[in-house]
Amino acid sequence: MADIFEPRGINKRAGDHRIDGWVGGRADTWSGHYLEAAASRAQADAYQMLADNAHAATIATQLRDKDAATARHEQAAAAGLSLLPLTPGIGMEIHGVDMANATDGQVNVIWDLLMEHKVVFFRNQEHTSREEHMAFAKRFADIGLAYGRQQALGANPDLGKHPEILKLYSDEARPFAAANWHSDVSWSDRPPLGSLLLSRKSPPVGGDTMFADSYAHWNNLAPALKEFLEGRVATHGRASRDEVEHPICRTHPVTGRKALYINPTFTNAIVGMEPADSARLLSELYAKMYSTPEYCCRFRWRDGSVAMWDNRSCQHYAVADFWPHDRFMERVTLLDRNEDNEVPFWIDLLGERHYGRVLTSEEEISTPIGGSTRTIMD
Ligand SMILES: O=C(O)CCC(=O)C(=O)O
Ligand SMILES: [Fe+2]
Repeated sequence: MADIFEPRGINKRAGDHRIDGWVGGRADTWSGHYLEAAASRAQADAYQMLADNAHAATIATQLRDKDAATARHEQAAAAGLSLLPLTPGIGMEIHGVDMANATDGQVNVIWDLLMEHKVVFFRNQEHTSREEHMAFAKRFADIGLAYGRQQALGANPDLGKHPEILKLYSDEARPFAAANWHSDVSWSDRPPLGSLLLSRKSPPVGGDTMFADSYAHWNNLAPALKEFLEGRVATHGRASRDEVEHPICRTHPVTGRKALYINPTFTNAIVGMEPADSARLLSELYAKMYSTPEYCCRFRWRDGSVAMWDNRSCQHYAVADFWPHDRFMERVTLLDRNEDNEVPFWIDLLGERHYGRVLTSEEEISTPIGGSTRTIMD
């Protein structure tokens, strides 16, 4: 496996062998550092850009045009929206939305922006009732319980009257934050496509949420590493229940782009590797994924702020630095209306889909689609 960990880039000296786990790019060369984030945004290959100046120049032109278009925001403006990108690659704040009264045109623009920017944000939605929160989510997707289509009734005693609203309430006595990088419920065979998270009460400072770009995570792996990982599956699970296999390189069902679909919260092992090799490779991948700020954005909450994210193209981490303050979040979980697209897959060169497998599951996978979950709970 030594070749997988070979450094690349202009500073590489003959005979160099990195043993610190760095999986390419940033530490090797300043220009690699720049090109990786750029390549990911243009869906290009940073390694090719580094080797071929003409190709890099073409990508530079594309990115100038793309960023100028983002700055003009014409499509959004036509729908009465204005945009504030958090970073060039991930995260878009959308202003002018009222979730309770959004037009169809706005819903379409928001969906397109979500596909492009992986997570979008709204401000000033504190007036939104729980019914309106759910109704807005249903304009994009089916909605489920906390864990998607699975009932998980025993796991969350706090579901109350609105079982579709996951209440993530933290205070001095009950500190809680999802302070681990993850893509939601990846231990499920049908993980939810995304979430719509509304802040009912935000701490005066702290408790931001971070998001990281899973396309960038995949795009910027060394070619040998991509070749090694593509087509392989990893096991995901939680607390020795619910083990499933998912493709490590996941093809997004809407954009067709490839994303790195592993996370340190739920991924157990890469199938077909010795446990020690798998653990080493996973930890080296995580080291790169989570120490590269160019792949991330960070959202500062206020009361009434909303984040809507796509679990297929990004991961998130709730920063646990707000204790002893209150932080009350309410989440509606989005499920793909197209059930064929719910199960993660990888598309090979011939266009064929490859899915993982369910290994063990204690959860019933019987929650009906959409609003009928309400009947079960009430
Ligand atoms: O509290 C947050 O900011 C995010 C919590 C989380 O991980 C989730 O809702 O899926
Ligand atoms: Fe989460």
